[in-house]
Amino acid sequence: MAQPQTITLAVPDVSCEHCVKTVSGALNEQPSVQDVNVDLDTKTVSFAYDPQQVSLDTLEAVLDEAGYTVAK
Ligand SMILES: [Cu+2]
Repeated sequence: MAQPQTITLAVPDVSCEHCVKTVSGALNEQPSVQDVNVDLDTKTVSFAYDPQQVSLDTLEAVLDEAGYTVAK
């Protein structure tokens, strides 16, 4: 596996443990994604992924579909 990228995204709509589970679950279903961590205080999600297996655009779309649009 190539060098994993670690990234932190702002997801302002996370507000409770249910959101944490939804976001984590959606990301964990994607290829190569690991170490998902949702921070309710800062409303961010950080994780590692392999850009050769899944693009960041795809991961942002997954979050969007789950109801948590990534803030730019
Ligand atoms: Cu919630």
